[in-house]
Amino acid sequence: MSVGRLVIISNRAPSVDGSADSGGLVVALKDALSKNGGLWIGGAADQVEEPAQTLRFHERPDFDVALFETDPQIYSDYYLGYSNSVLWPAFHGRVDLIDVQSRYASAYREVNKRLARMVAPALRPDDQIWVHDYQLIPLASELKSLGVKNRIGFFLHIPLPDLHTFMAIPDWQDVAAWFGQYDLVGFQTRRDLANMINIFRHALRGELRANGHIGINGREVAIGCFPISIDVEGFRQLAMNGAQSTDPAPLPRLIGVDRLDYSKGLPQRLSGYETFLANHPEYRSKVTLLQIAPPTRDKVQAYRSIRAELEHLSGRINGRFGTVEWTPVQYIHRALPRDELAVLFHYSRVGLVTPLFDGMNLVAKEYVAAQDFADPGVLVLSQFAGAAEEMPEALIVNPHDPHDIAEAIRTALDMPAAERIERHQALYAHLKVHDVAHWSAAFLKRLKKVDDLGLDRVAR
Ligand code: GDG
Repeated sequence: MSVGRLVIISNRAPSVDGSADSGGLVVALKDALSKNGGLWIGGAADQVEEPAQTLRFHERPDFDVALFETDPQIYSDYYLGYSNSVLWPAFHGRVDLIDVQSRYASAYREVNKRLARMVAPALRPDDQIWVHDYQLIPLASELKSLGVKNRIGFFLHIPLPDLHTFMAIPDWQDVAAWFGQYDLVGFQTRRDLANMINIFRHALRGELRANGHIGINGREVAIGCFPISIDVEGFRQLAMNGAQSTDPAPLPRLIGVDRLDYSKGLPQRLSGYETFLANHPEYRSKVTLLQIAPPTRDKVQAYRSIRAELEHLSGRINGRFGTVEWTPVQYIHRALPRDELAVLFHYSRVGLVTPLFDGMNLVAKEYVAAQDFADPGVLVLSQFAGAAEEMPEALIVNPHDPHDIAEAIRTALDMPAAERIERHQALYAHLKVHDVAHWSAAFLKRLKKVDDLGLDRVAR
């Protein structure tokens, strides 16, 4: 079968004029999209009281963008509600934060149904469809119920929890069934893949076949592990160019860069740093921690709470250890330009990436890409970040244990240059090959293979 257009579908579309293309996913998919005249379908940036009933098409020189509009109330219940107050906490193991409201679940189904009705007429028979992330899990099911026969792949950017955590989602069998309607479901890690097999087995009597597919009700779903990455060369260039016109930090610096999200383990990181300063007084006035944590989803209560907690903790550490000349924690609750981040990574002795649970975590990879080969910094990485599967040469920590974080900080600061270089070389060598282009190519190759095999065509 010939390869038609690539059609990407995600909650947010890239800019219609290409002006804000620096983000990972657009860079990753640009080449694949422009090769066969691709189309990216995604939500418009703003919601409107009277949303259009069809997609709004915009031609870019590289690929087309089609926007779908949503009513503000429905969007809020779908996005802040079901997506980010049910699925996000559940998938990140925070079942205590799940906010069950029936209007959230119905808005989620409704938005996916409306989107499918707009997408179906825009498709051509040989298009390859690639749906992204937890906001759109039901989309294949909705498209297929409208008679769409195209192959549909799905990639989950966030972790998939174990069966028992997953079962805390009301109507969890429906969510499992939605996954089961894709032809290929891709995950960040082997951990997530194993959880999917178990969930399919329990919810849908899915059976693992010798070919690695799951048999569900007479059809087959391919599953695979595709760790996402970054534009390694591009990010490295940003760091190198910026470093030429910027001075190094005055004190050895530890850096953390995270959306202000409870999954990122920010309070635990600060506690680890506090323990480090308490246990190692010789480092006081000798290091700083720069934490950049731009706001996100701040209409959701759990996000307001984490902000208050972080402000309290950074104030406490500064009050406890700070002097007139030295501020132990610099905390910035704003987004910085990407090129500035790259230089900050470059000049930081330690990169702290300590999520409690994370699909991948691109900051870990950006930190490594931005280092000076001759004098690299050290990555301290949570065992619960998807990135830990691929980055064993980082100092791997348990983010729940402040002593473990504290000792890793000390080890990183004391590490001789030869060991820093050796660890960095290994991390960078892996990253250079496994960049974001490698990720998208691997997923699309697998989707094409599923297509060529023509699995379950009859069953449909
Ligand atoms: C989801 C999954 C998975 C952060 N602050 C600023 C800024 N950032 C950039 C980082 C990085 C990106 O945002 C964050 O990516 P992460 O991977 O760390 O995390 P999520 O946003 O939670 O992403 C995650 C990812 O999807 C991809 O599949 O890895 O596990 O949760 O690129 O540098 N960028 C700028 N200013 C900031 O202040 N410009």
